[in-house]
Amino acid sequence: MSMYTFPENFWWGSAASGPQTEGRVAGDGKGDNIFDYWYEKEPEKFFNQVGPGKASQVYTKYKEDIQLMKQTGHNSFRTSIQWSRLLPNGTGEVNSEAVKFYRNYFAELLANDIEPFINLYHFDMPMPLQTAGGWLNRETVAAYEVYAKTCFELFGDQVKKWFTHNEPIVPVEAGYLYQLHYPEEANMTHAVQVGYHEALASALAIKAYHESKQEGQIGIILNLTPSYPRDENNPADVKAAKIADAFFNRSFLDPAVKGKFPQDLVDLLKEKGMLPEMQENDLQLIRENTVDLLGINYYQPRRIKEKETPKAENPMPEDYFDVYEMPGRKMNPYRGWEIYEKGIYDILMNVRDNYGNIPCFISENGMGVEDEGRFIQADGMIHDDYRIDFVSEHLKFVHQAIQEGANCLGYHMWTCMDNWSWTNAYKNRYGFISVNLAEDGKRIIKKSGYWFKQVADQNGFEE
Ligand code: BGP
Repeated sequence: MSMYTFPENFWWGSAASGPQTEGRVAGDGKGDNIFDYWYEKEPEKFFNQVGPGKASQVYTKYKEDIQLMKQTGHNSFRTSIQWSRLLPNGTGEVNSEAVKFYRNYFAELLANDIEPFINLYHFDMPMPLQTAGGWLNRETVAAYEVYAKTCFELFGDQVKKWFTHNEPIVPVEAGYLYQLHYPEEANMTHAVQVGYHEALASALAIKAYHESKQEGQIGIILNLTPSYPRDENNPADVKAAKIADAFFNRSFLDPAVKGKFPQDLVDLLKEKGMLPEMQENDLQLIRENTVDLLGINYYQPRRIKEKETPKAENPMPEDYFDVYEMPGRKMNPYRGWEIYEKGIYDILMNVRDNYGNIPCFISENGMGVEDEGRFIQADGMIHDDYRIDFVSEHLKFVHQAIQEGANCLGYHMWTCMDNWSWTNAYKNRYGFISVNLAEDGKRIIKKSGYWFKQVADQNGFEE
């Protein structure tokens, strides 16, 4: 038996987002975002045609939910403000119902000793801004800056940990490369511009927050997917993996933490004639406004081999590498993602060694499983032992990294209670707490939730 004990005041909790949990009710004043719009237009693109409208009804059930957070060991919890709720048009008038809701929600968390970690953007572009180009349009950057400042003013007394984006690479990949989210484009020039504007917006929000002199921290949440070459002794595989790393990890990690874009990525985009449109002081702004805190989402590694297949018609990052399906890899078959626990350690070592050991935490890690009703036992509870295994195996590597000097301050699982997962809707369930859609969203804590409470109470676990 070994004891895995974590540093004092370790952040135990989970993460969620506004668009995936809140839902909408009549009179709430929320405007449409791209998912509301897309669902209305093409409901068949969503699993079982379930849209974001209902989500898990946190808007009305948050008090009950916060009690459940307590029962599952949370001392902190991350969600996001929905831009389209606070500013229904993306710019202009503030929705007073939204202010009331978020203030009550955050107050209730604080009253229960759960620190709110609040993210500003989780894939949810307000529709009026998207119609004008979304992140492609420089005006969105300015609108985002105003939105961020509005949030700091309205909620800064309650919120001391802010995040500018969750996984800013996802709108780039899903919206503009691989046609997975609205507007479903496959246009690398657009993808680069979108990513650039997100990075710039982040720097502007960081600047505004620091200038506001509020006593808190501001960071970014990135999904870091360590890029492993098929064969470490094959220079072509190694080079391909490095390029994939530049596209999908360092593209945001470097500007966020080091204040500049990775040179290899810049060179490559220049060669392709795809550098984004920039304005004069942008790069200085990015250089001078880096994050205080880094959130790391980790689900899966990226395995890469040299390019062996023909290139696609349009330019794509995959012009430089192929995805390698490693024989014998351990898979989560429901989500189709590889499970590789050591990846979380490798990320933390990389941050320690190459990013100044900036304060960081695991801001998402988790396992989505389909049809969890199969695992209900006579006690009425889902016995999700696979989730306990998943989390504990990852936590062991987090523990090891901390022993070796990683500045990792917490672990948040994705997610607190089952929620709406974009086009997969409620297909795969991730929560510590189940949500029964057939019974008006009835919540029941899963076995993993009780397990996590013990871990949080003991600040570790024995195994
Ligand atoms: C992350 C997102 C979350 C969440 C999670 C699970 O990338 O930040 O919003 O959805 O992944 O993924 P999915 O919902 O696609 O199964």
